[in-house]
Order: sequence, then C-alpha cells, then structure tokens
Amino acid sequence: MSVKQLKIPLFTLASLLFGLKTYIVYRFLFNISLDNIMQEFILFINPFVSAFLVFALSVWFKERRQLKFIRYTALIGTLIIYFNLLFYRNFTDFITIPVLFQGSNAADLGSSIFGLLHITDILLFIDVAVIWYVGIKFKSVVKVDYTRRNKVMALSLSIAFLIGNYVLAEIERPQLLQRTFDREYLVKNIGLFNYHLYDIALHSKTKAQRVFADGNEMPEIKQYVKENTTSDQKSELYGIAKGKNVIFVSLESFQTFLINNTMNGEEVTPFLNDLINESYYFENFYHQTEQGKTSDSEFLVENSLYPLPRGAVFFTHGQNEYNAMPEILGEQGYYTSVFHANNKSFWNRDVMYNNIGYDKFFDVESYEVTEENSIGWGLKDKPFFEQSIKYLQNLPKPFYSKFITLTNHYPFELSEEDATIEKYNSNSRTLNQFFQTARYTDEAVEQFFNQLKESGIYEDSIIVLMGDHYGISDFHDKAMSMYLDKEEITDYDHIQLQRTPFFIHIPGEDGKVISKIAGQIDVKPTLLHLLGVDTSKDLSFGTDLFTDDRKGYIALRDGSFISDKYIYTKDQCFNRETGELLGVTDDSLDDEEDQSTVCKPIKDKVQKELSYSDQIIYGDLFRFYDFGTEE
Ligand code: GP9
Ligand code: MN
Repeated sequence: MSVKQLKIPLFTLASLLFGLKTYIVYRFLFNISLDNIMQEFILFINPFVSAFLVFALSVWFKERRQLKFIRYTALIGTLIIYFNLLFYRNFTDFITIPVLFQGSNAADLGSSIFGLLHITDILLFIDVAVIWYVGIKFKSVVKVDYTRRNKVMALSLSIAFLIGNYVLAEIERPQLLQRTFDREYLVKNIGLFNYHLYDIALHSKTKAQRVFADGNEMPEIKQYVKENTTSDQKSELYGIAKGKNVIFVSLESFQTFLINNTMNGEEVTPFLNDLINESYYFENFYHQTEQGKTSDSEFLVENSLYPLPRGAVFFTHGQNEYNAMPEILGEQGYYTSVFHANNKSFWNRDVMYNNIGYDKFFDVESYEVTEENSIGWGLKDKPFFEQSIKYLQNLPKPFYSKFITLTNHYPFELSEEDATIEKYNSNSRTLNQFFQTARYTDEAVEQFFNQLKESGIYEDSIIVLMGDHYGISDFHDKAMSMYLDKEEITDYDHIQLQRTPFFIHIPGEDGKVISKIAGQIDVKPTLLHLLGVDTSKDLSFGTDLFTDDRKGYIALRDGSFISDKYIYTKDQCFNRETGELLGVTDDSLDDEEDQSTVCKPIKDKVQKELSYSDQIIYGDLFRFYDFGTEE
C-alpha cells in the first residue's frame, strides 16, 4: 500500500468529530425529550448528516482554501451551538431570528450571561482545536486533492444522507416542515443547523409580506367587517357575568358526536351530558382549525380572526399586532393566565402568549410530572387540574384563565387503571381507544368542577368548555361509519363531524340548548359581551352568539361552510338538515344551470372573508389600526 493512500480526508474527520460533539450536546446538554427508539435514532444521525453536508463542500476548494474552510466551519458551527446552549440555559428554548432581535431577550441574556457560562464549556471546542491542529501540523497526512468522481460522490452522499434524514423525520412526524409546531421537534428531527436555515427562510417570507403592506388595505376590510360580521347589537345576557372570573377549558380533540352518546350501551361523557342541563350548550358549534390544531383554536378564540390555510399562525405570525382577548381583559382589570402541562415553546406559545398580553403561562415547569402521573403526551388531565388549583386560588381577581387538557390526544393512550369504559371494537385502534380517553377527560372535568366548588372559586366564575378540533380523522372513516351506524361517511357527514362541544356555564343560571350554527370565531365577541365589554371598536369576524343579528354562516378554513340552511363542501351543496345533495357549485362549469345557485353567493362571501382575515395577518395590518380611537 502506498503512503499516498493512507492520507485522511480532513472533511470526514471533521464531520465525525463535529457530529459526535453535536450529538453529545443534543443528548446531554439540551433537555430534549425522546419518546421512542426512532426519535433516539434520528437524533443520533442528524448531527452527522448536517456536519457531512457542510464539510463535504470543502472538497470543491483548492488545498489552502479547503483547510481554511474546514477550520472556520468547525469554529463557526461550534459558536452557533454554543450561543444556542447559552440561550437555552436561560430560556429553555432555541434561538429564533425574531427572538434574537427582540431587545428584551438580548438584555435579559446580557445581564445573566456570567451565570450561564460554565468552565467545562471549553470542552465544546476540543474538536475545533483538533481539526485546527491536524490541518496545520499534519498537512502531509491530510488528503486535499480529490478526483472529480470523488467530489461528485461526496456531494451525492451528503444529499442522500439529508434526504434519508428528512424521510425518517417525516415518518416520525408527518408534515414536520409544513406544520411547524415545535422548535424542539425541529431540532430533534433535522438538527440545529437545518432548523436555523428553516427559521431564516420562514422569517424572510413573513418579513417580505409585511414590508409590502402599508395599511391602505384597512379601510375596505374595516367596512366589510363592520357591515357583515361585527355586530353592535346587545343581547339580554350582555353584562350578565360582569366582573366574574372566566375559566376557559380547551378540551383536547373533543368532538360533539361523543356528547349524549353511548358506546356498548354506556354513556361516554356522563358529566358533560348532565352539565348541558345547567349551561348554554351549543349543539351546532364547529371548530375552524387547520394545520395549527390546538393553537389555531386558541387563535380563533382570542382574536376572532381565522387561522392560516397553511402552517400555524402562532408560529409564522406570533409577533404581529393583535387586539386579543387577554389584552382587552387586561385593560378591564383582569389577570390573565394559561395552564398547560407541555413545554412552553410548543406551538410557539411562549412567544405568542407574551405578545397577546397574557400575564402568566403555567407550563410544564409548573407541574410535578412523574412516570406514574403521565401518559401519552404528558401529565394526565386529573393531576393536571389537581395541581393547578393551588395556583388558581392565588391569582389576583378577577382572572381570565385558560386550561388546555392533553390526555384525549392522538393516539389516545390510557393505562388500564384509569379506564372506566371499555374499548370500542372496530378495525381502528385509534377510535377504539378514543372513548376511553374522552371518558377520562370527562371525569377530570367533573373533578375540576368539584375542586372549584370546594375552593370557593366556582361562585364568582363562569366556566367555558370547548372542544379544540376533531380527534378522529378521515383515515378512520370505516370504523366511524360502523360506530355511527351509517353505510359510509359522506362529505356531508365529514362536515358534521367537525362539530365540537361548546358550553357556557354560568353558576345560578339555567341555560339552554342552542341549535343555531356557531363556531370558534364567535367565542371572543360572545364572552366579551357576557362580561359587559363593549366590542364596537373591535374588528372581529365572529358575532355574539346570543344576538339575532348574526351573519348566518360558519366558514371552515378550506372554504367549506355551514349556513342556517346549507352545507357546502368540495363543490357540493347539501341541505343542512337532511343532508340531501342539492347540486354542484363548481366555478369551472360555465353553465349556470349546472350550478347550485343557493350555495354560490355564500361561497363567494366566505372566500372574501377568509382572504380579508389572511390579509390582516400576512400584512400585519393591525399595526396601522388604532383600536382605541377608530369608529
Ligand atoms: C400540545 C397540545 C396538543 O401542547 O396542545 O396540540 P395539538 O396536536 O392538538 O395541536
Ligand atoms: Mn389539540
């Protein structure tokens, strides 16, 4: 063997050292949760994939530049990791471009910087030193000239590794990049560096759309909203809950078909069923969420704006100006808080909550989470409520507090001892288990009501319960049709399955069942009116559910809608009550005769409305609007 063949390609050595170092940081210095072997595996490979991708580029340079490129890449890469680590030690989060340039964060970090530096951090630079040393002192054993074939091979390999990594990540978390739900997931699946590139791309796109908006769009939107959606009409219930605490419970994946229904002869949600008798219960209430799931439902509730057709608006536009409920209630003297036992950066909640005026977020750090008291996504709902009460009792009053449950989340896992209802028996494990977790959440809410009563909070509060979005997707249609005793789940049925429960429980009031159509977009004006807060200066796309002056349709994010009389989806127009297909509404058909004329005008209005809401968000148009003075 000739000496020449023994030479080490410096870029592979650098990739291995740097990759290993990055893995150690991910695994032991960041607190990244790993739920299964697949996640462990992806976390292990992605540091090497990213390192190889960058270092392999060096082969295209001439000797001197090549060594320099490798040395500086290692150094800059390490500094990026290190800055993230410092940031993480302070905020338990990864750096994002907007957060980096947010003055308050930088200042916060600056003042505590010395506490964040550890002497052992110096070890992070070992590989840089080794690469530096080898590249200078052992030039003779380092391989720097590659044939064209080898260069192409290095490039192809790095791309193949990247694709392999992405495919695994996609299997682990479908639609990882489109949905953007958590920075930790992104780092875990595609690595810190790819995450930064992704964040930069997302941020640039958002910035560009914002730059081209100048506020000229506002008068037209304002006119539309004032004429069509916002209503000044006040119902009999206006101000009925003035000065009361508001306890809002977001019920994870709760669908209306569970309510007043049985499974193998047993009631699924006995507590909620009884609660209907003492509440305003909306039986035709629809969720209007898209890819942002729970966060989209929160966005609808807090702002009465629509979430976006793609991605999670909490993530993509978490820094916009809003006129959200926590801000408005804050001005009315309310203390506002959220209780949710998940990591705070999930759905970018930490950033968004801060932006829309929440005073406090009790995230997973506020809870004692152990093996025994958690399942699936984390802390079970019963200990979640139990552990929340002490915080709730100590809040300044009146308060607006939102609780987000978690146990009834896909894949609907529950341990034997917590199950008080049997599993369903169908070809869908998901649906089979759904009834058990839903029953568990029903019991958790009952227990919460009792604790509220015992602690004396109940009397001075109104309690609002809402299902955030569907739990059973189309994928389980066969099992669903079996459960609902239908031949198949039609497009009409699919829309009707998007109903989620909505309760407004006012202690001392009888309430009633309300059948008119309603949606998450209506929650903000409805609650504000109950609290006696005037909304005539607000711009919202929903209306107070207790007034008669309503716009008469609920728009879903994909353009489908439910009106008093019709349901429109996928170019078909149905009678809402009977489900009878009335005709098609397809713009590509020239012949008016072919079109169902009844749905067409509402369909156009829905399109217009969704696009106005999108314009507000993409252009960050509320920064040009003064909610205090505008008439
Ligand atoms: C996560 C919880 C569930 O914190 O809200 O999110 P989802 O997947 O339903 O949007
Ligand atoms: Mn959810």
